[in-house]
Amino acid sequence: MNPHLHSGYFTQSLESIDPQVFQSLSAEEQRQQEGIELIASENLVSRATLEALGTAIVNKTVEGYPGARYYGGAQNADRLETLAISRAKQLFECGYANVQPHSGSQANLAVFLAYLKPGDTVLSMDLSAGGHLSHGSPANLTGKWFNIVHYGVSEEDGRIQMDQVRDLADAHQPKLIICGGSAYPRTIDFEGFRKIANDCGAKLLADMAHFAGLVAGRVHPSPIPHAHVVTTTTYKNLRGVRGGLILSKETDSERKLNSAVFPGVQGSVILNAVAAKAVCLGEALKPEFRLYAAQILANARALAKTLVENRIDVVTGGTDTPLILVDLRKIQLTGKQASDALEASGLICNKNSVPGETQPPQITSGLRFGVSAGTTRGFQEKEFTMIGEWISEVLKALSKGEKMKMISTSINGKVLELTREFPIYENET
Ligand code: DSN
Repeated sequence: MNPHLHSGYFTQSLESIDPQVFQSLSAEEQRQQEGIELIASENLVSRATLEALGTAIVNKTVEGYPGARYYGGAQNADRLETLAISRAKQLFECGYANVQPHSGSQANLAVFLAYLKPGDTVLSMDLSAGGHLSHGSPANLTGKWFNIVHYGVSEEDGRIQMDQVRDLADAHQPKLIICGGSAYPRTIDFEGFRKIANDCGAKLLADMAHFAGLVAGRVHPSPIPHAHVVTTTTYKNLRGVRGGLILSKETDSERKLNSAVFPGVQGSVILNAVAAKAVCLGEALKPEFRLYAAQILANARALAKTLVENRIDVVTGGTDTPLILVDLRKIQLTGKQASDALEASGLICNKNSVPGETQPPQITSGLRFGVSAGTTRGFQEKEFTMIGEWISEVLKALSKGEKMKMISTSINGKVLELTREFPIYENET
């Protein structure tokens, strides 16, 4: 008996050792089981991914890269990381991949470190137009230490205006241009961005976090052939573990980017996340992943169409990605009011800034919906059309000032019926 360990340290289940933590985790499983997840940055990972996250490799510390580590005993870590890298390269058809970033923000920060010096100018999309905090928001390190210039979207159609991007690039001569973001629903003109970057001598970073799964599934254009460097998260429509990737078509920046990740902005590798990234990338290489990606697109379009038919203001009128952005100003609602009412009805989404936003980030004038988790669950156009009707019903009732309790209870009942038909993490029959 080891006197400094409690009995069962190596053998007892979490449930028996720490019921408090176990209860919160179980309650979360139930919440996911019974609600309809419409947050665009969420998905449902496979059982295999969950397993890869919970093994003894969490005990291992490594720094550096396969074959060049600072600690011994790294042979299995090396094998895993090499496998994840080679799957990422194969999936995205690129020459360089770094699978260590702990998140998309860390991946973006590493790109800043690799290519820029503090004070350099960066041209990126404004957060309220659909950009991302790590693309130079004043609240983020990137916005505090670099000179950020933002492009927006057209007030008429909500789309990026390439003329505006070119004019800003000409006027400010940025060292880095960023395309991609967290709430832009349309295909981006990567080739056009690259031309602008070439003309002002900037590097082009494409952040494909919100459509990487569609690129992997070959139903969305890839930024890889055009951008100098591409970043993504792995947990949205790519359907893997929480984490990030850095990719590039060429290997010419390999040393610079690798040393920007480690030792630049990160320390030791989260090896269970690397194992789970390998699983996610392996899954994305299978033929059925392409069916899933095509279904995401069909579902996102079905949801957008239903909202438009209900006269809900969908920014750009539709989507080419898993996400849909709704502007609530015409129905005099805030994002906070609307997302709270939807959550009470079992429909989980997030409040989101919209182009021309005037409300603070805790309130906002918009909602962002994503279909990735629902698609993984098995929902198709029929289910997303129903979900679109339920969302519209809640928003219209809220806007008319109707009593919400009965409406929420009734929609919640329908949500429960639907989610019972499409269970998660249960044996398939
Ligand atoms: N970037 C945030 C989002 O889009 O929701 C988190 O992934």
